[in-house]
Amino acid sequence: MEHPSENNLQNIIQNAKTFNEIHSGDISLSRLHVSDMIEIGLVTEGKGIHKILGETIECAAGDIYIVGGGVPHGFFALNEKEFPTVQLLSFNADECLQGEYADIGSSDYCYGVFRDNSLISYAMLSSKALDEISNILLMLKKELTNKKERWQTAAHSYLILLLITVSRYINMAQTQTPIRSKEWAAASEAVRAVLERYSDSELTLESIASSLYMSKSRLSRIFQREIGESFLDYVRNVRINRACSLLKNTTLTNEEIVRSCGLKDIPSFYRVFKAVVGQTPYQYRMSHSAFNRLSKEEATTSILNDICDNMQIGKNKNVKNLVELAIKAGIPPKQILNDGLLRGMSIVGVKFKKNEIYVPEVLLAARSMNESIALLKSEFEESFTNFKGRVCIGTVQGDLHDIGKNLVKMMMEARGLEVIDLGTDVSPETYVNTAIEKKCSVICCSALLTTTMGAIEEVVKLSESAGIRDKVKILIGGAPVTEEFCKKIGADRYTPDAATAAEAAVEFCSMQIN
Ligand code: B1M
Repeated sequence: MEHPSENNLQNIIQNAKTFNEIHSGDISLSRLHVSDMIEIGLVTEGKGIHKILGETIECAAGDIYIVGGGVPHGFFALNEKEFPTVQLLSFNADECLQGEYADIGSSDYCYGVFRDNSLISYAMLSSKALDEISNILLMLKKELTNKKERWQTAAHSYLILLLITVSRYINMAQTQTPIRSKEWAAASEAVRAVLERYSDSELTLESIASSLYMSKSRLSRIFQREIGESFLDYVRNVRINRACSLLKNTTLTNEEIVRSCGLKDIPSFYRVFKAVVGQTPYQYRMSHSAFNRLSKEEATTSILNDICDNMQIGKNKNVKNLVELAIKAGIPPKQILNDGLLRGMSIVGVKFKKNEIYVPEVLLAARSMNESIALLKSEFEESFTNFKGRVCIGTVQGDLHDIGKNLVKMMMEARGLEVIDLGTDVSPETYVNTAIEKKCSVICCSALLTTTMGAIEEVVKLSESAGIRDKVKILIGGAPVTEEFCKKIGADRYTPDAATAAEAAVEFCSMQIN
């Protein structure tokens, strides 16, 4: 087996850029997510779980792992008390290997966990390097016997690199700080600026470049070469890394996290987070141990916030999953509706008004709302006793908004009423004819536009001319509708929300039955 040449070793050392201590979690999100990086880690203390490529294995002090860049993995706490502490070293494999040992960036990756006294060997390498290398190589051979050949070659190379790099790195750290080039200094300065100012969403490469008296394009090139990834990717990863830790350790809302991490807005946060981490912020929070330690109240807030956020970005599937989860978690349906769904929809309304979002986005939110209402329906039904009575409901002529109407319908059905749904854009004739034919006790009119409120008055007038006004009650509502308006047009009752509307309908029906 070939060993890396002395020249390559110099490169390895020069490229060993990060050597820091991490506690449980964020390795997969560090800036090592670059295909030409190799990441080497040593579990120095404690024990925990190492999740890698779908596998979950226990890890403990003394384990060494090596992965090619871009291999998703991370460390997690075993329980509340036990966290693995991992020392991490990364370097640019492409430069070190110069193509001799493995096709970096190909689908090949390398992964090894080495038990025994590796930690000791790590500490003592500078004096006993050769002995330890051969010991570990023997162990590695055992590990590799059942793996495919290319994997073995790459793994061997990486392991050798690990041992030599670590030993050189330690030697180097013990003797002197290496002299770095001006470029390295500039790149380090940019890294420092990012770490200090990532929460500022206005942070730009341009501003850092000008503080270093260099052009933006030059700093961009230097950054890419020295740090191994683009400035933008680096900033993004720092922010997402921070967001992970906030999701894990706090109950901040996504909006607060977006703000404190300098991210643009919720939709881009979700997009970028999913792309980098492979999970939604919610899934990440849920799957992380810290979330499980949240109190019931904190978990409730977190789920409801996520419902609200996902409503705003039209993630219908997420909203439904979250609503189902909220139901399972025992959150009262009323709270799911008010603090999750309706809160989200009202933010959608504000953004729509300000032209920050447009009809397609609103329609997506509307779909989430309607489908979630359907999920909640059975939950509401359980809370009330059955009562019989028949009503018809619709959104008035010229008006296509149906969410409020659907909510009212759901609440009424939950109270045991039979509800004939006439849909949207309902003409006065349809209301009145239905009331006559189906013997409805109540006509329910919903209107969401100021311009369609007048259509309610038409229903009242037509019911009078059709001779059913004394037999049927007219119940009205919708955002622009008011008590005053109700009185003015001679309807029977205005209610501001769906639950009160259902109560009123029950009351009217019982009056008719009695
Ligand atoms: Co429209 N829209 N919309 N919209 N839309 C509003 C209503 C608006 C306030 C947005 C805004 O500018 N901020 C504005 C109306 C302004 C006004 O007239 N005062 C508006 C406009 C202008 C329009 C269009 C004209 C936009 C355009 O095309 N340029 C257009 C009109 C289309 C039409 O109807 N002909 C339009 C279109 C749409 C979409 C199709 C994109 C979509 C509707 C999808 C759907 O419903 N399937 C939509 C949506 C979703 C909204 C907002 C964002 C949300 C409405 C909603 O569902 N809210 C809304 C802004 C907002 O309200 N924040 C807006 C949640 C729902 C649960 O509340 O319906 O008020 P709501 O129901 C409440 C209560 O009012 C009450 O109970 C519910 C709470 O428990 N309630 C009743 C309702 N009906 C009741 C009946 C009762 C009793 C209580 O007794 C019978």
